[in-house]
Amino acid sequence: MSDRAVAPNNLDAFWMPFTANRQFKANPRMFTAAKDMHYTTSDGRQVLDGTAGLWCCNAGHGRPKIVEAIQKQVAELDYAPAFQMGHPKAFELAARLAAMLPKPLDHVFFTNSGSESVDTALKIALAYQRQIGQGTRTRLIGRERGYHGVGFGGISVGGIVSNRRTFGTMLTGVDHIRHTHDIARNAFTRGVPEHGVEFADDLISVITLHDPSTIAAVIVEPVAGSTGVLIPPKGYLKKLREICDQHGILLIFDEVITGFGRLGAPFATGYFDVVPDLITTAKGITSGTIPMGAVFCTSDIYDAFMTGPENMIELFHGYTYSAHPIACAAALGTLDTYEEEGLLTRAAELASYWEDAVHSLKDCPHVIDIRNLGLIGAIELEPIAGAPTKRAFSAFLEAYERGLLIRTTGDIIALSPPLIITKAQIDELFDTLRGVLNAID
Ligand code: PXG
Repeated sequence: MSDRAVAPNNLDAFWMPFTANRQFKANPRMFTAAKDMHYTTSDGRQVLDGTAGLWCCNAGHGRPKIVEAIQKQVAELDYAPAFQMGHPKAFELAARLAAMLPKPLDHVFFTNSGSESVDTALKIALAYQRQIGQGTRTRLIGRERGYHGVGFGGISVGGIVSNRRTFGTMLTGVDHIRHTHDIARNAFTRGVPEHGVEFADDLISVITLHDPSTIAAVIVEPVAGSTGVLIPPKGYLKKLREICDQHGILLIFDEVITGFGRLGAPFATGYFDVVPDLITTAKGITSGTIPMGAVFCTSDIYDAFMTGPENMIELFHGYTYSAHPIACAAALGTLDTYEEEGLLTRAAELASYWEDAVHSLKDCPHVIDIRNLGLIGAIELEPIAGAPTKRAFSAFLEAYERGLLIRTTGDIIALSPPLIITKAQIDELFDTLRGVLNAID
């Protein structure tokens, strides 16, 4: 059977997520296989993966240890009830993850996605405040342009207008601080921008407005990904931590993108040397192979719940598939692969080569800003007047035709390749992208 025969001939039934359905179905793009750094298309072409799928396949594709772990697990124990029952790999995985995090982050709650991790972390934060006698702390603070998935909690604290405006009033009692994107002062910065630590003072204003006694938690992405790669200004995250500490407010880092090696350290908390109270993760935990997420919390938080009668459930929260055996096996195979190949620190080794390569596009047509950190890059394009997003989407289509997968959001191109990328493949990626930018209108 040829690859071509795999392509279905009826595309109607599947309502595709975050996709222009009618445009796609008129001219579909299908992947039928993947190995290491490449996808294979239904017409048999190789496409270099510049985005690790959707920021998730950090170990690359079709990695033997992960494939084998999944195959073995499904035959051995396909499912075990998640409530009031356990299976060994869930505990093994939690202990291994806890050992990767700075103290006192040493407990793990399993979910199935980033969105579920976010809702879980917000719920734990609210329940914790009540548990310690701070039940008036019911407000949650997010940030403009934040992306925290698509659950009602996540879109409420999120700050991307198109993800919010059609979905009613969402959670009440949520407020936002300003985003930190400041092209006027920071354009073409290499790494962490110099200007903008004062954006953290917004938190003081919002806290003062509502009174600290009403605020449970603040959630931010250490590096905002989905909204087009916004790198935190120098000192900004430390300042948020200080303000939260002063006012008894929990700090949540959403590390769904930054977790598992994207910046060159296992987690952004270590990279920036700022320790939050809760961390949300997903994606790279299984290198994208099986849906899974995890929330990490401090021993203070966990211990606060371990107080009532021992026969009582301490937290009324969880999912049928929390710590699913196949996901746990996939995660353990993924952690083995990361460890054996040094992938969680590989981005640090490649960072300066990557930085030079991203910034080599500075003089290409339409480019108004370039940003980078670890193995993340963003190229912001001048929007076509009256047609926002069109230019970047043309770049996406042109890149795909030329054998390169990129992501675009608004008029920003985001890059986040698997951590196994070679220097030669970095060169190939940016040579292709240069050709793309020179070719599009
Ligand atoms: N938090 C953050 C910071 C994310 O980036 C989520 C939560 C939600 O995760 P789930 O697993 O529920 O999708 C995300 C997801 C993109 C892109 O191209 C980013 C995400 C998802 C899809 C595309 O920027 N991030």
